[in-house]
Amino acid sequence: MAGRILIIGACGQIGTELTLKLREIHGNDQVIASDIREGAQELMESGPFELLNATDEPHIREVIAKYEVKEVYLMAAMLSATGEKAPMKAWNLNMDSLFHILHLGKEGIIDKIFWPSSIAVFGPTTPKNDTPQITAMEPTTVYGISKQTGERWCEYFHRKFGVDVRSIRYPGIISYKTLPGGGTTDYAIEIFHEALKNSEYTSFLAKDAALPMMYMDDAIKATVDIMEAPAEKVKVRSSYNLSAISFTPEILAEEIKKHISDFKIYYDPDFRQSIAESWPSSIDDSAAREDWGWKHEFDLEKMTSTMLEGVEKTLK
Ligand code: AKB
Repeated sequence: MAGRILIIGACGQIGTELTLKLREIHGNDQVIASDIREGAQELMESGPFELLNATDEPHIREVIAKYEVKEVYLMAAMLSATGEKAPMKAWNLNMDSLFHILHLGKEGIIDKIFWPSSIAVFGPTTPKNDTPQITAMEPTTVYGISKQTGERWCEYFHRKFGVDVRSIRYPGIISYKTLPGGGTTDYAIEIFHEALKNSEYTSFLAKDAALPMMYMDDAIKATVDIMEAPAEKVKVRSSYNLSAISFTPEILAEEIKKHISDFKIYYDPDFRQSIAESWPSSIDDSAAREDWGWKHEFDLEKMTSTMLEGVEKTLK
């Protein structure tokens, strides 16, 4: 690979595991981690790290020049629940950071960009089941509006200026190594920690709130796969639908009970319930499967047993 990789937002839930995976593939010195704060020890010690604010364009340019970066993964974003508490901050972070990177692509300073979108681009007028790739999109959260707008800009920069930007609409991502921050789908991680610590959990979503979810290893595989795909196979330049598992808090609790028989779940839905209600329950990702061969590995059973084992290790 010519040129190095920069991950912006490397210390977040997805950024941490993505950085470690890319270091494994390309070599530790080839992958520069950056974030506004320091992160997990494994990430900090395995390769170069820069403290970097994703909205600070001059500093981003400086880091890119210093390491001769050619590929950027922009993982920094304010998610759906936190975004509702600080709408303008979320908008500014999510949009400014994207524009900085798209302009670097347009100027030919970097060759390839990964920018994640989300199921949050959909809204109450979107078909709820097997949501198609192209459909009604009227997001109701600031995060969703920023992701939908970002998708339009990605496609625009690709079409107008040939920028090689690639994107997937992540569902809720489930993992145990780094905690998520401020999402509506976070219950599906908290539940494992509470099940192992206290054998009970109070869900902030209602028992029948079905949402599309995915285990972290699948999300990382999808990210690596779309970035490694030949450019002509990446036909959608806004963002690809991506799907793996779909379940409700009640279904997940039943699966956990197979391992922890006295586990109890209670429900106390808060403002995040209305966000969940505006999102799809399941996603049609046939475009990603056809165009660049996407395939998930983790189903509900495998994800649940892997999470219980993984979280248990972190609690020791
Ligand atoms: C959130 O819940 O905000 C995120 C997402 C689905 O993008 N996990």
